[in-house]
Amino acid sequence: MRKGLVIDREAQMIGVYLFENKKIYRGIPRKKVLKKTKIYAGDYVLGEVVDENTFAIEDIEERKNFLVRPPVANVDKVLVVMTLKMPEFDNFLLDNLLAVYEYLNADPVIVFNKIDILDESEKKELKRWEELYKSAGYDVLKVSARENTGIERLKEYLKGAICILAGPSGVGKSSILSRLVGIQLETREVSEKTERGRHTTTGVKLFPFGDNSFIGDTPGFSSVDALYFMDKKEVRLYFREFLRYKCRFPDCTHTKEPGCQVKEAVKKGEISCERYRNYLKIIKEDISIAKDLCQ
Ligand SMILES: Nc1nc2c(ncn2[C@@H]2O[C@H](COP(=O)(O)OP(=O)(O)OP(=O)(O)O)[C@@H](O)[C@H]2O)c(=O)[nH]1
Ligand SMILES: [Mg+2]
Ligand SMILES: [Zn+2]
Repeated sequence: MRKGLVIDREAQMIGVYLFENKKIYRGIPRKKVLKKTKIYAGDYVLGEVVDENTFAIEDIEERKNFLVRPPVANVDKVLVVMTLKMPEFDNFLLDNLLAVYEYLNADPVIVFNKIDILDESEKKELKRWEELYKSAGYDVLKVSARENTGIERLKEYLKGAICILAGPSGVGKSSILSRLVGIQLETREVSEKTERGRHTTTGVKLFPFGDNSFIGDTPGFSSVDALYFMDKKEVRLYFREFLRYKCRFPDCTHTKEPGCQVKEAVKKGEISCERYRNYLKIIKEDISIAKDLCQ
């Protein structure tokens, strides 16, 4: 059987990208497949080419992860796009997003866009945030979609991966996508009005680019609450740098317990106060706990 990737899922239309010839077919799932599961963008499918335009889907591979909003499977990397300004950098939103994508097992990486508009002191400030997140264990890339800087490196970095753009409105997600894919796309509306007049995400389109890489856009948002996805007690597992330390109690919440190595690390400057403070904010703990550790 041949292997393809569902890159477009809209109502009854299933777009399948076939790896061996990089052509896009209309996917028709066999009944037994439909019985097993729904089909989403990001699903790896096995089947046969029936004619020039049609691919019969015989089977779907098991998903390694699934993002609910937008519904897309097998995401290798989430590009969390941020800007230092326009819009103003919001590290609380970033830390929530990082925790959520860690939780969904979708490997978040940080992309700072609009570096073209920064003056010297702002560049220094960005450098500080870059170092902070790198030492927490995240890859950080800096780009300008407008001036096309850093895009080639980003393309290289995403080789062979299924990626999703995420981040607040106006940071340049769609602009980055256009640069990566190499054409000015009319990005399809990903939301549609329900009868109540609310917007809901119905699908996502993955665009092939480079060497079997795929990227999908998402609409922006202004806030995300990690506790919508996970329990308070779990948040500590999705702050990457915390996992380097072994506290006296294995279920230590890094708040008031004795023998907490995470707090010790904050005190020594190995874990940043900004990250630790946001952790406390996310779990709705008293942030004065951080006061004694950070001056
Ligand atoms: N100066 C500068 N402006 C940029 C850059 N990238 C995007 N912009 C501008 O920022 C604005 C928002 O860009 P979009 O790509 O629409 O942002 P988005 O993240 O897709 O926004 P939503 O779809 O609302 O979530 C547009 O006016 C872009 O022209 C950049 O690298 N530098
Ligand atoms: Mg957009
Ligand atoms: Zn602890």
